[in-house]
Amino acid sequence: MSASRPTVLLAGKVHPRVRQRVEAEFEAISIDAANAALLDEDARSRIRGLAAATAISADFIDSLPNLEVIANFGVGYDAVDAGHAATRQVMVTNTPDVLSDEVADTTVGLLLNTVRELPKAEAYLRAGKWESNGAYPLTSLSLRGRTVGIFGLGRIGLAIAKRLEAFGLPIHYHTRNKRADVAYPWHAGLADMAAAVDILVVIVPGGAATEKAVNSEVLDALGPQGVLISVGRGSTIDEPALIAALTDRRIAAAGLDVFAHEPHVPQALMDLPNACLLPHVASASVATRNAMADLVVDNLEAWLAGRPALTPVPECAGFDRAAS
Ligand code: NAP
Ligand code: 8YV
Repeated sequence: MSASRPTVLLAGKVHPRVRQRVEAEFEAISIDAANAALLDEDARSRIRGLAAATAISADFIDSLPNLEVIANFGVGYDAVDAGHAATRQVMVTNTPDVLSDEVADTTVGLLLNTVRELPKAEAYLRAGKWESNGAYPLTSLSLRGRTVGIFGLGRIGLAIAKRLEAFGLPIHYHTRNKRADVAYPWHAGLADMAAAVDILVVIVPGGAATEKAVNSEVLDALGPQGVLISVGRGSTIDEPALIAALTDRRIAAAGLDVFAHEPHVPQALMDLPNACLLPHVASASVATRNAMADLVVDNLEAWLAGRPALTPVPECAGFDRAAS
């Protein structure tokens, strides 16, 4: 063991490239869950960096007295108590931008699959029903003539908007702050936007501010021809309210990549013919996940070498490396 190499904790199911690089560049310690009881006192005091692929609580942060940086695998860091880390001058980083195009591509695919029923049509063909029963039924939904509302016009939301604009679809958006750099109509209220559009795409961060924001009121505003596409975080959708709206056909269909209690998906959702479900795969290509992995380790390298973090989360953006 080299005394000069900082110790980095790998917590949770880390991406193999993160593991490989951390083991090559640092003294690595691995645990399956971010549970202080899995570390002895000596290990806890040596850890300076943390590569996170699981929830990181305030208590866990406090159990590591010399922690300097938490590098989260994912742009969404709602599972990391970044507010608490910031009070302790612990840097938190995430993986923005490198996944935006991949996630936007997947969102468009999920929307098409939901509206034009492509997975069901393929299953029909594979079951031999094209030959035995004739053509797959015409889809009641189409993208033609529809308007899209994007809840969260950040890095990924804008990449989705540009793609759907190229499909000839008018775009509206709802955020807390109106953007000065886009001409899309902005709605100050989510329900107000839902009433003005046919397709609601949810790509806001998770956390308290967006918890169950897509509720019965919003779904009813979207209406019986409405389609919900959810790729942000499952916590943003009131899942029981969504199941009721799909069951009662108060909205037409939903495409979901994220769920409230992953990897559990409620049986009621799986039973619904008007729900198109993906197992949180929006960024899940080898190339994109490798880019995310590299950004995790590049952030650890930079901060632990005394350089600024490459992609600090907003809570830590003002940290001065020299002062911490
Ligand atoms: P971003 O650039 O920070 O954009 C977030 C957008 O949401 C901004 O437009 C922000 O605008 C808006 N927003 C935030 N809080 C809001 C609130 N309470 N009410 C209304 N709008 C709000 O983030 P991003 O890179 O696009 O990523 C967005 C999220 O997508 C991530 O946090 C993650 O949870 C999710 N994601 C999912 C997958 C997947 O695999 N399914 C992959 C990548 C990311 P204002 O600040 O003006 O409100
Ligand atoms: C990943 C994501 O699926 O970046 C995010 O916020 O949700 C996804 O890219 C996740 O981070 C880890 O598997």
